Amino acid sequence: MSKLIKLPVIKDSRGSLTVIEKLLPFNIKRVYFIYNANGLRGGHRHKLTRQALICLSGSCSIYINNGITEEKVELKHPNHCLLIDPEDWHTMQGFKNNTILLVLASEYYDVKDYINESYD
Ligand code: T46
Repeated sequence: MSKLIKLPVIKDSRGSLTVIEKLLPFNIKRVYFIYNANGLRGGHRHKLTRQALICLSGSCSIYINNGITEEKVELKHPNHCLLIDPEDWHTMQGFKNNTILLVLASEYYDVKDYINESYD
């Protein structure tokens, strides 16, 4: 099931720095980010891919359903990181202006890794 973790923030008079190091339960093979988004995105689960979602600016709402439990997570702090397992059906919506959603993925892009059928 998905898990929200808080990333360490190093603050000083110059601003804030957040680091991701030895925290993710996978090695990163791919990085992508979503911006200028509106409406609904996602709507699938994966066979293998594990992902970490971070809203670098703005905010958005992530719906997760692993076939047993469902939850909705608001991502609105750049030090909040949502870990998504392959079996987690997910959609993203409610993108505020200037939202940048960063995604770190455990696998290279492969359309065959997508499962487009929901649990319902
Ligand atoms: C996910 C959520 C969070 C690529 O060519 N390479 C890539 O690495 C990705 C992610 C996408 N694409 C292509 C495939 C489509 O032609 O970019 C286009 C848009 O992708 P998609 O419709 O899958 O975008 P989202 O926002 O619905 O889903 C994406 C990821 O695909 C998905 O794995 O978990 O973001």
